[in-house]
Amino acid sequence: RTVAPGAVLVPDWLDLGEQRRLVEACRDWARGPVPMRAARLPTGHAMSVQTVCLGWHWQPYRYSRIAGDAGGGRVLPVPEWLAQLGRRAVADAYDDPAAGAPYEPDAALINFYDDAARMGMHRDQEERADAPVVSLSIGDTCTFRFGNPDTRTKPYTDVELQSGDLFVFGGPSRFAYHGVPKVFPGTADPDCGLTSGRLNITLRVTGLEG
Ligand code: MD3
Ligand code: FE
Repeated sequence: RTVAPGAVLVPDWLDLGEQRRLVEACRDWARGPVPMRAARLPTGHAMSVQTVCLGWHWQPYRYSRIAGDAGGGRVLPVPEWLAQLGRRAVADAYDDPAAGAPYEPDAALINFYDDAARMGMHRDQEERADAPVVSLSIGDTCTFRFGNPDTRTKPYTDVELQSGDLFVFGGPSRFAYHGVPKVFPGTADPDCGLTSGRLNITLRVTGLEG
């Protein structure tokens, strides 16, 4: 399950009940106070993925508490049950209970992919902390491309992520390039709570204040 140093995949980590509960929570968060939207890149192009955030509002390439590009509302906090799920995820992925300080994510990004959505190769470097990123996948299977810290290009490893899979990215993998080149329509378990598309929830420690 270790894909690279610090990058650990735990297939089928969420049961179907937990997946449905998360999908329901995401539906609530997507309604507001900051509605789910396709973030706009500095080029002016909208991303094909739609995103709603908790704790901190992410825009390419900064975090804020106020969603200036999505109605100006204030982001909801990361609920304690979600932070707790993140702690269980890190503990299960790195079966070293003594490792590091307690995991306290202060931001969650929820990405929704329709059949045509993709995410280009990028690094997550708006955070000012090196704590791991916890990634939960629900719905259709995708190809996840895990690269290297130095270049957007090869070498990379393609991994299929399925509904219920957990992936934790810490240590030397935390600032590696990664992306989602393809989603496979119609591949989700009908009982996961999503009838089409793919949801990805990431938990992060931003290291930001205020
Ligand atoms: C590796 N999301 O939100 S999750 C993102 O499936 C993002 O929606 C993808 O990339 C998605 O930024 C990939 C896996 C992931 C997330 C964050 C990472 C891998 C990561 C941060 C550092 C290294
Ligand atoms: Fe990312």
